[in-house]
Amino acid sequence: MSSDVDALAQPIDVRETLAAIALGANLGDRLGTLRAAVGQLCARTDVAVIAQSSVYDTEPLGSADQPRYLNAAVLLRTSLEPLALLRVLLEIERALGRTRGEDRWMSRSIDLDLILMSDCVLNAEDLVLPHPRFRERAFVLLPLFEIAPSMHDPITGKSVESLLRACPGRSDAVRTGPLAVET
Ligand code: A4P
Ligand code: MG
Repeated sequence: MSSDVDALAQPIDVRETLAAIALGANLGDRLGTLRAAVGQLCARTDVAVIAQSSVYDTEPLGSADQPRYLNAAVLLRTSLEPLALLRVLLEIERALGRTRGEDRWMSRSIDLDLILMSDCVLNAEDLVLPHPRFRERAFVLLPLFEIAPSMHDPITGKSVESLLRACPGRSDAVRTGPLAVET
């Protein structure tokens, strides 16, 4: 009986969705910046960080003459709409010193990409969901596999695990340790 009352006192927000975020950095204090980004997400009341992957040191994709990346992934529960969540990610990138140049492949202090948001499929000018290039990227799929192996790509119907199995380049990534700060 008392548990029913507790449940009424703390209603579940049925609009909340799961979102998978990929983090990347290849300039400056890479690990410190990835952790600062997670800290900023954790500080928000409209987002709950429910899982954090390990950190992987990865070969840069796209241009050989740039430093190696650290990549990781986090899983969020949020009541934000997809575009509002993207704005939060861009705001955190800016706060952490990300500047945008003309070259898409240029080095960056922090990149936060929205990979999957439940079953949402979107082709808006500012946001494409699922992220259009995540299926070919071991640096996204490896960390995501750790925290959400059965999350589904709503376009292909495949799980993160099966996308990772089919993805080349897995062996180039070196696991360096946890993203979450150990207490
Ligand atoms: N945008 C549209 N859809 C999304 C989405 N699902 N998530 C728009 C995030 N943003 C999305 O993003 C440009 C615009 O894309 C945003 O303003 C948003 O409106 P951006 O972050 O400025 O551009 P970007 O990150 O340089 O482009 P993009 O396409 O995300 O770059 P990539 O393709 O992610 O490549 N190698 C390794 N090893 N590890 C990496 O992390 N990253 C890149 C960046 C290259 N090589 C890498 C890595
Ligand atoms: Mg990006």
